[in-house]
Amino acid sequence: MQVPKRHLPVVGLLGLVVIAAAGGGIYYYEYVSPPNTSCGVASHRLFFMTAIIFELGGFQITNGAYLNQSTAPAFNATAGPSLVGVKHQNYTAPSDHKTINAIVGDTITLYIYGVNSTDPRQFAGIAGHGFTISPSVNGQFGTGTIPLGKWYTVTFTVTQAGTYAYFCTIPCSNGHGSMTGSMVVSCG
Ligand SMILES: [Cu+2]
Repeated sequence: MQVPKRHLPVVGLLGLVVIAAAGGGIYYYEYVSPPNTSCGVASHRLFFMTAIIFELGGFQITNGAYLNQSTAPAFNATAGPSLVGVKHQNYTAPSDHKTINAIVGDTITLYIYGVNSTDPRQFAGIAGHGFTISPSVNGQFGTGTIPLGKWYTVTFTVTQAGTYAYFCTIPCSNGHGSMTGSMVVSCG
């Protein structure tokens, strides 16, 4: 029969000290290196929108989602974006259905459907609705055309906090000048 070895209680005490130090270190690490707590972590946001003459609503955000994968959803101008099999998480669109909210570092993809209205207030023969953002988002894009009855998409990354305006650039009705919305980028 073997006699169990005995050691001084100091070994056990040392063990407790080591555990306490490790735990303290973890606590300290978390305390001094939090993720960007107040603002969250930058993400890829998708916004689904429609564009129609101002008299019928102008720009409207119908839905928003976080894209939880690196590949962009399939897209074509006729069918629009397809979220089938795409990892994403819907979130509630802003209550004014106009404001694109984001934080610095976000990638933003807009999907905008150009409604071809039969309302006679829509000017005849227009190519579609125009789209631009001012001030420019670091020159990542200029002006696009949202074709009537089709989808337009643009993707950019916001690096500067502030309030931007987006607006139509093609005279489309008497209310054309009011066909605007804003993008608010916070946490810069
Ligand atoms: Cu317009």
